[in-house]
Formats: sequence, structure tokens, C-alpha cells
Amino acid sequence: MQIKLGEIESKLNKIIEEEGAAYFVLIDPDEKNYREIANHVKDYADAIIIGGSIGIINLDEVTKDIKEITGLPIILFPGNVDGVTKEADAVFFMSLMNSKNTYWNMTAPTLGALTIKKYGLETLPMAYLGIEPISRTAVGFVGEVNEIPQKKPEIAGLYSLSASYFGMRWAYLEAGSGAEYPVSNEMVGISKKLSGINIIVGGGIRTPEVAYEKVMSGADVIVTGTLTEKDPQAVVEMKKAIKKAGLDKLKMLSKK
Ligand code: 1GP
Repeated sequence: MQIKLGEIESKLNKIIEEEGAAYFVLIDPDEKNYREIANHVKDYADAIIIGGSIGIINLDEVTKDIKEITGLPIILFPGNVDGVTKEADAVFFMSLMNSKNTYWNMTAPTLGALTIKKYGLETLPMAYLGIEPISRTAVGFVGEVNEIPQKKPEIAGLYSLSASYFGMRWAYLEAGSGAEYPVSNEMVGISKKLSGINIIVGGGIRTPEVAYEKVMSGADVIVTGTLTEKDPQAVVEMKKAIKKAGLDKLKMLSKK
């Protein structure tokens, strides 16, 4: 059976294929300045992801506003079953694979499945992988993550491979929002090499130089959240670095 990809996923795959990498900006629906952030990022991000681990108020209204302001693909990144709204275009249908609690591996997505179907949201199947130092961040605490040590990059590689065998087309290597340090280049590289699926990297990415390295190591998508909340203007240099890295990576791969 050939899987027919939805409109949003096809669009993102095309960007990744042609430009070597994509840039997603995460907006927490509880962020008061979400309109200002949306305004700043609309010309720089390839998509907006909306989600947060602690509580959600006004998700419908915030999502609708962000969509209107940016005109970009809006993908939900639900922190729980209440993180879904019909105002979005798509949703990461995700399993926090290395949570110690089966609720986050499988029960939460299962309980949310019917709502997603009723809302007609496109689903992007994703493995969400919690990497050190995620335990010291909100998602690590809420998601009861059995964090993957940075010194063991092959474990993230195995999870990504496993995700690909489960039919997931995306793996998100997450160090946690505001993490002191991001996922290592080696871990990104081994995850991409073993799985071949789209690798998203986020958590603690604060400089264009770091984003550049992650893309060159194999990341298909870079996510920034905290940086964009603090300094929405930072997206300009961030986008430049990600797109330069994307093209440099495509060049490097074509020579192999
Ligand atoms: C969190 O990976 C994202 O889910 C973004 O992290 O807030 O550290 O950019 P930051």
C-alpha cells in the first residue's frame, strides 16, 4: 500500500528536499506576546508549531490568530489531549517513546485520536524523544522521561530506527524548552543515518552557529521557541544560518 501524504507534509518534504532544511518556530499558546512573535516570524519560518507542556488557555483563538497573521502552515505540537484545535492545519501525532509512563507513549495519542479525526486535521506521525538535559525542563518533568544520555548517542539512533519501522516519518530529538545545552551533533547524525526519516532538533538552540552545525550533522528541521519569545528579531539570522547549512549539506551529500 502506497501512503498518500497530506498537503502540509508534502510541502515540508519539498522544502527539506530542495533547501536541505526547514525552520519551525514554536509558539506557546500561553505566551502573551504571541501576536508580536507571529508578526516577526512570518517571513522567516517555514511553519509554526503550537504547543506547551503546562496548561492551555484559548487554544482555538490563539491558533486562529497566528494562522491569520502568518499565513504559514500551523502544526499542533500537543502537550496533552487538550492540545488539539480545528483551527490548525495539521498535528504531530506523537508518542513520547521514552517516557516511563505508558500514558505518554500511547494512551494520550489514542485518547486524542477521535478528536483529530473529527476535526479533519492532517497527521504527521512522530517519535518524540527526550534527550538529556530534558529532565531539568518542564516537558521532562511532566512527561516522566527516561532521558537518553548525551554520552549514548546510539540510543537515540535506535529509537529513531525503531520509529521508522513503526512507520513514523518524523523523529524529534528534544532537549527540552530552555535546555542548558542542545542535543549533540553526533546524536543528530547517528539518528539521521540509522533511520533516514525527518529529524527535528529542538531545545536550547540559541545561536545561528549552533543551528548551522545541527543541520550539517543531519537535522532536517530546527525548532526555536525560547529564543524567539525573548527576541523575535533573532529569526532573521537563524533562518539565514539554517538555509545556508541546508544548501551546504545538499552540496556535501551530492559529492559523496
Ligand atoms: C521545545 O524544542 C522546543 O519543545 C524549543 O526549545 O524553547 O529551547 O528553543 P527552546
